[in-house]
Amino acid sequence: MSDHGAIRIGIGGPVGSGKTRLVETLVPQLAAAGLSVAVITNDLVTDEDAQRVRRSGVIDPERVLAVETGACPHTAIREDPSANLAAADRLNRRFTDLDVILIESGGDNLAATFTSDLVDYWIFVIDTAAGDDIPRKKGIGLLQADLLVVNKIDLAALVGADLDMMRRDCALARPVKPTVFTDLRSGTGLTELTARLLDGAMLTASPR
Ligand SMILES: Nc1nc2c(ncn2[C@@H]2O[C@H](COP(=O)(O)OP(=O)(O)O)[C@@H](O)[C@H]2O)c(=O)[nH]1
Ligand SMILES: [Mg+2]
Repeated sequence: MSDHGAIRIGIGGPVGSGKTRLVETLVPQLAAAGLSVAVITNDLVTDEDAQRVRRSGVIDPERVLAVETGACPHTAIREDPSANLAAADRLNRRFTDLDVILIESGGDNLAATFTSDLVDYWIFVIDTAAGDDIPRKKGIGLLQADLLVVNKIDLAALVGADLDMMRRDCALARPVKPTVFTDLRSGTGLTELTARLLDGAMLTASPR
């Protein structure tokens, strides 16, 4: 636990890259590591992602809160994170054993970043189907995120994405910070992803 309660982990990236899928996938992994988890979702004008996570069956629905961000999804994770901070406070008060809060951003462009006022660690999710030149173009999210997830590797061959080139370009864009290649539908890459996250965000597993 950090001095502001549960550790806050941001998940950002373009619409459709797999952020909600990542939340649904990570919750059981973190729980298996002995961690008490909650989720905050951000959507423009709905709470659709929150409802989906609540229905997923992987988490007590009361541990999932929705923030409606209005017009600009990145505002709520960067310029004015007050709605997300208030949601995190609510969760910390309500679940006093909380270790981790996953905060899914509303889907935004490749420049989206989280403010360190809101998150202790953040993950940026892109996918192979959105174009294999994205790592070469070096969006700010891709450069600065603590962990980069390149998702939907199962689709790479189908859309003609060159995975080897993506691996090389990610290594060039992120010489120090880690990148994990995943298929979050089947779970490929999940073990490495979880290990990187637990290690990087310093989430010491503590079986209850
Ligand atoms: N083929 C494939 N589809 C995926 C993968 N991860 C997520 N999806 C699908 O991609 C769509 C968008 O995922 P979602 O998590 O809603 O994206 P978000 O907008 O970033 O939250 C959904 O239909 C997912 O089932 C993956 O690794 N492979
Ligand atoms: Mg989503």
